[in-house]
Amino acid sequence: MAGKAKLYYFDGRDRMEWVCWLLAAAGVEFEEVLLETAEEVQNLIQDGKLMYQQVPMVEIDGVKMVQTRAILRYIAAKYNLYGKDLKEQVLINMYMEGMKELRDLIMLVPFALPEDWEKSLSFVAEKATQRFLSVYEKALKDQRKNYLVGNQLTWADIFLFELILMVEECKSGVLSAFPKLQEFKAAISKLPRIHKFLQPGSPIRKPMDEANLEAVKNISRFNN
Ligand SMILES: N[C@@H](CCC(=O)N[C@@H](CS)C(=O)NCC(=O)O)C(=O)O
Repeated sequence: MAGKAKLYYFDGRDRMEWVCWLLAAAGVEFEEVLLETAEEVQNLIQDGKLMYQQVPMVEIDGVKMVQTRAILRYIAAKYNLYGKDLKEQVLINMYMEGMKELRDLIMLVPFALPEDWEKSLSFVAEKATQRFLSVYEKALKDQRKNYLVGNQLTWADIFLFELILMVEECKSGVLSAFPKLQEFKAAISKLPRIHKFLQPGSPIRKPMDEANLEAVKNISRFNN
């Protein structure tokens, strides 16, 4: 038995959040090691555990994995969430890369000056509706079931679901022009593992606040 997956990151919503969602969807138990100081990161680096001196790092199946999307692909492939063939996989990756672009914009909002937050949130909502959500709406229309690719659950569905929650935090009602996405959201939230993960007490994190930003600064080499 390889035991629980062990996740090393800081206590804030960012890259590791994706890993948590995917492990939850796959039904894999995990524990988190929340790094608070540059010294803790330095110790991991000195022990040779961080290939690029960066986190996230995940210990799973006896391997220390870094680079978020490499980790995600491993988990998706292992738990049959990666598509049935190369054509499904490239489509999943195309959706995923788009989702990452939008998610990166959302993650930048807390780093803006507080007086610019409203403007940043509106910018995200506009980009989301005009460029990204319409793509996923159309993809869902072309499928028989409430999944993006191949009429079965893949990692793209998990991240679309998370992305919808995040975009709605930026602007409520953002799904009003997207009926398939509304249906999708309702269907995914009822999947037993996702339903469980959405319950209070789960590791799902809120948008980054000042305390999280401080934690990021503390563990970053650039601030030593
Ligand atoms: N491409 C990497 C980027 C990882 C990354 O930038 N991690 C940040 C924390 S979110 C970090 O460790 N920064 C410290 C550093 O780069 O020295 C991934 O996707 O995992």
